[in-house]
Amino acid sequence: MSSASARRSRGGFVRQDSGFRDWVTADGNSGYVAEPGRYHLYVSLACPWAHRTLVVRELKGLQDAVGVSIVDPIRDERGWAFRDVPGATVDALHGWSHLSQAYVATEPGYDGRISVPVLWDTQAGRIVNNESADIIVMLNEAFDAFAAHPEVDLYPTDLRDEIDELNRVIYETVNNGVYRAGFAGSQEAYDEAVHPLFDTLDALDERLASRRFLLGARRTLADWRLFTTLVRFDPVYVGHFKCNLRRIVDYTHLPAYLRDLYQTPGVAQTVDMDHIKHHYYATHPAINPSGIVPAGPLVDFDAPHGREALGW
Ligand SMILES: N[C@@H](CCC(=O)N[C@@H](CS)C(=O)NCC(=O)O)C(=O)O
Repeated sequence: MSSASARRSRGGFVRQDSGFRDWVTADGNSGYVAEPGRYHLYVSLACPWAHRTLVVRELKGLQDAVGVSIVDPIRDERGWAFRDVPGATVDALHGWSHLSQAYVATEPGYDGRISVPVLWDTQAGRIVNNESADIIVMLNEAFDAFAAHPEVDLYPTDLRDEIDELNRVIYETVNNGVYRAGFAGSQEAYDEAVHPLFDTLDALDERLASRRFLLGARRTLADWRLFTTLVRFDPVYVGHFKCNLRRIVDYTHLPAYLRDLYQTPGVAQTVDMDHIKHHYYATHPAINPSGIVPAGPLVDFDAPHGREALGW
C-alpha cells in the first residue's frame, strides 16, 4: 500500500496531485514562450495556494503582463464559479460561469478536481499549469523581460537547496498540515497532523529570532509560501480546522514576521479577509454545518513589526 492510501484508510486527508504541469519559459523551449498578455491566472482570493501566485505577480510587477480573474469564494457542488459578488470578477475572457469550463476546454471529459490556481494560455486555449508551486517559479523567472521588477529574485540560485528543503517540511506539516488536521476523519489522523504542525511552527519561531526572513535578509519563495498559510491561521485554521495548540499571536517572533511580510509593498492588497473567512466557514458543511462566519479575531496586520534591525 502506498503511504497516501495507508493514510487515507486511517481517515487521513490526502491532497490530489495537480494534473497540468506544462512550463512557460523565457525562450519558449518548453513549447510555451512567455509573452505579455498571453497568460492569465484564475484564482480564488480565499485559497492559500492561489494566493501565492498573486503575491509573486505583485512583487515581480507583472500586473500588466499577466491578467487575473477571481472566482466567487463560495464553492458549491459545481465547484468554483464566476459570479458578480464583491471582490470577485466575471470571466471576461470567455464568459464562463464555472472554472470547470477551463478544465474541460483543456481536456474534454475531464473529471478530476477543479482547483485554483490555474495558469491559462489564451493563445493555445488551454491550461498550462495548475500547480501553484510551479506557477510561482515561472512567474519569478520566465517573465523578466516585461516585469516591472525583474531585479526581484525570489528563488536565487545560491539559496535554492535550502529553500527547497524548507519548502518540503513547511508544505508537509504547515501548508498541507492545516488541511490534514482540519479534514481528518479520525482522531488518529488529526493527532498525526496537528503535532507536527506545531513542532514546525515552534522551530520556525526560533529560526526567526535571529533572521528577519526564513533565509536571512532576503525574502524568498519560502517566505511567501509560508505567508499565505500564516495570514489565514488565527482567523480560520485555529477554529475551523482545530489547529489550536497555539495561535500565531501567542508566538514570540512569528507575529512580527507575519506583519513584516504583510507590509511588504504590494502584498496587503492581495489579502482579502472577507473572501478567506466566507470561503472556509461557508464551504465545508461537514465541519461547519451552520455556515456561520465568526466575527473575529481582531488582528492588526498593520501594526509596526520592528524587524528592520534584523539584517541577517
Ligand atoms: N497543489 C495545488 C492545490 C490547489 C488546491 O487544492 N486548491 C483548492 C482551493 S484552496 C481547490 O481549488 N480545491 C478544489 C477542490 O479540491 O475541489 C496547488 O498548490 O496549486
